[in-house]
Amino acid sequence: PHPVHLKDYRPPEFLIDTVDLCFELDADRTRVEARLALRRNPAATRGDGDLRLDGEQLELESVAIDDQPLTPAEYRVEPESLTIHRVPDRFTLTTRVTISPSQNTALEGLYQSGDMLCTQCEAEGFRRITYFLDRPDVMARFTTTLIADTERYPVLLANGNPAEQRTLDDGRQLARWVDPFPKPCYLFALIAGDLRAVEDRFTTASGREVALRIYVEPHNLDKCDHAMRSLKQSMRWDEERYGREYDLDIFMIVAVSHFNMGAMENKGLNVFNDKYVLARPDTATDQDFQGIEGVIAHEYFHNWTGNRITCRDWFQLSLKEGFTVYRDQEFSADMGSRGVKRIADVRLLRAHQFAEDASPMAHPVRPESYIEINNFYTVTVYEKGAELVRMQAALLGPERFRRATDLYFERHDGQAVTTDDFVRCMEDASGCDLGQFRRWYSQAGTPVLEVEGHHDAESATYRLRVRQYTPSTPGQPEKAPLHLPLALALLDAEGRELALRLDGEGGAAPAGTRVLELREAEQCFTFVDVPEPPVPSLLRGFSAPVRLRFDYSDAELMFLMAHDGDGFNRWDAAQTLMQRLLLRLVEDPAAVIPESFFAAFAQALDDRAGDPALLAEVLTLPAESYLGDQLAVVDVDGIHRARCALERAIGVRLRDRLLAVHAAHDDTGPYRLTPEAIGARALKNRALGYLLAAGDAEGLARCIAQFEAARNMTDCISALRLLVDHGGEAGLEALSSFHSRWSGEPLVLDKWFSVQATSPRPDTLARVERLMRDPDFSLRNPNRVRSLIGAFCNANPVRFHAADGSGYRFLADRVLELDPLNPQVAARLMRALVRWRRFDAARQALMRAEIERVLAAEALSRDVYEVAAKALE
Ligand code: B3K
Ligand code: ZN
Repeated sequence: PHPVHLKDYRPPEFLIDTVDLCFELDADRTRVEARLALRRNPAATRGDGDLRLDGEQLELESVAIDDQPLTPAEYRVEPESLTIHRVPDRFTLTTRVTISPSQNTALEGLYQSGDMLCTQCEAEGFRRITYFLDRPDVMARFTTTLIADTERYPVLLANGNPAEQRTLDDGRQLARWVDPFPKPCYLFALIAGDLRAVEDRFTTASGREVALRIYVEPHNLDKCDHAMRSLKQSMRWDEERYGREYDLDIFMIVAVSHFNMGAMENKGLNVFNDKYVLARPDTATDQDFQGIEGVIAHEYFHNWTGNRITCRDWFQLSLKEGFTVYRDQEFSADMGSRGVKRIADVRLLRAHQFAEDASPMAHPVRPESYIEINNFYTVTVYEKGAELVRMQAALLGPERFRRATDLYFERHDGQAVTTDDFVRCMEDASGCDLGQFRRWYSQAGTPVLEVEGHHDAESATYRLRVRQYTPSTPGQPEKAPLHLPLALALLDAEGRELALRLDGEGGAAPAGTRVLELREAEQCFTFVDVPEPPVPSLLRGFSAPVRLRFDYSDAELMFLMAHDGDGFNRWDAAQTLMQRLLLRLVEDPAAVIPESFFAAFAQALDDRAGDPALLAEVLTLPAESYLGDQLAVVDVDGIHRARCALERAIGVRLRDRLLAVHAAHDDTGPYRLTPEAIGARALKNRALGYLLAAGDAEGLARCIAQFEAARNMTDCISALRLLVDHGGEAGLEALSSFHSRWSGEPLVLDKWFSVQATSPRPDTLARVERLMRDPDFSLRNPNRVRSLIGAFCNANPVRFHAADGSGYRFLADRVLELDPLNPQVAARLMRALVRWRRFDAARQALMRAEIERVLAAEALSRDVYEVAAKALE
């Protein structure tokens, strides 16, 4: 397989103004007729006169130019293209092909999910539907006609506004949809099925009426309220925060149960993994509800950041993804608890993006090359990309940032543009120079910020020395300094924020947070009028995606944990403290846990005035994989042992307080989805977790009672998980009663699989292997694959990294089994092996051997090949 390079980008030789598609839908044989109005692109250099269209797995029936059929000599069909020789400057091309949705296990293009037909075209799936210029900078106006059996497919949907619907004489019906907005083909979608809709309406700020519909299978109609509420809130928020209104007469969401990722922002017809639509308090956890809110918002926001303004090429993916993630993060922060949302986002960034940046798959937010673009829908492009937008918003300030986004929407509406065009809008609207900032898009790796503080009593000054460097990444040995905002405060002994005046500055110095701009490899800042040594609160709100190093004492961390006015930094101080303690325990299992640690934990638990959600976050130990990242060589067993020991010690030492917290937050009233209620549930279940880790009998009794009485899935699944891990017989009983209660709800059953796959119990792999043979398991459903295999390989480090290599062998076997069916999902799984160099020599050898075994397989997909080959580079 050959890589595609950003530097080879050329404008398309042809443009397509309109597309007329006609589908005769059938699960086994669908016929597709495409009429494309093509013309030469005046902005492109003239090629050889041939037209080359993308197309894969299509059975070509006929080709015509301006309705004149072509003879086979006039074109050439290859496995991935159709070339038509010497075409005119402007013409209509008509092709007829047939495709087979029921044979499509890759779930790209047109495929069957249950009894319905649906599509997924991003990034390059449209070429599996018809011959086309399958690239995002070719934007066309689409008309879609769907013809299908009325009984089997009563609902026929496509992008845009409905234009026609009628019954044909042969038991079939026809529906026509017209999308007035030019779009790239990756935003094309169609749906056919026996679906029901939940309906609502939205009136835009300028008074336009929009029909809203969420389509699901009939038995799921009672699980759509939250998704609909989230949609309306998103629409309002985008008007208020960005001045963006919806633009069609109808907005539709369809929930499908076979889906490779989360959801897809097709114009006017978002197609969703049903996991991000369906929720009822008894079937979905708080996290599921929040996930739905965030993904609904994300896909809706794409209408402006992605669809109206799209990407010039796939290297620019973060143009739409980074910005849209930033927008959905801010939306969720406004809907719920801002502080808790930031913690969750940073936790994800640190756990996954920092890890990716330190792996053989490290790449810049704007990658330079790829073999398979589907491998680049990564935490770097999405989450780090969002951090880059967040930093620009911070550097500009809210008013100028809004002016800059207004300019972006005005200047580029209807265009396919680059991340550089986005940054230019930030500059043009604000006057800021972001020349150096642009490096963030092209330079991979996580910068390290080393900060030292020095207080001088005599001159009453405090000097901060800040050094930055970025470790090298594959293909980028040398790194240059970055421009970034460092938000900080200095705290006095009572925790008050000092007025911050830099040496040489006049005027009144306000107390509170100040944002310093870093640009150099090393910079010094001297604050004056600082009579006593302060405690610095650095990188407040995580103002830049960097690893911060400052030599705090344990006492200073406890001080910050108790007093920092920045909620994020209070949490972060607690994390640093726990991380230190855990790493000490890894090194020396006999190390004593200092009294002061329990005291700080106790104090936090006693703080009845505090926000329970934030407290639950503070009381959550760093994950095993994240702890592993902090070590030169990951000590799988040592980390697991240390973490269990600390959990147990907390459960024993703080037993009474934990029981009290569990009781105090045990809300038996109706389910509410407020930040307070979510926080209370999180805290209560955290407390229960420590008690069970300590083998507490009262804790176990409460856990069983909670499992039996729970009327919401958050409490139910928390208890189930704890019973499975610590409850022995009670765990087995709980699993079986959970299974019989929920066997008809696939999304709940996914949780039943996951809970077992992520258990640290020594027999977990054997159980996972048994579950693979369960009649409910299927390799053809990505949600099921992720809930069993994905969960085991990515969320159960101690069992996946078993010293005998059984976990690695299991994974490689699954990748090889899945690759011929669904390369995208197989390649995702494969990533669990790429960081093999981080482990001890024995595990390295075992992991490497499995990667080699995968690479040696015949007919490997581009997707899996790229991940495996890069892992060994
Ligand atoms: N844009 C889609 C992701 C498509 C992934 C293709 N492999 C969903 C999203 O980011 O909103
Ligand atoms: Zn997106």
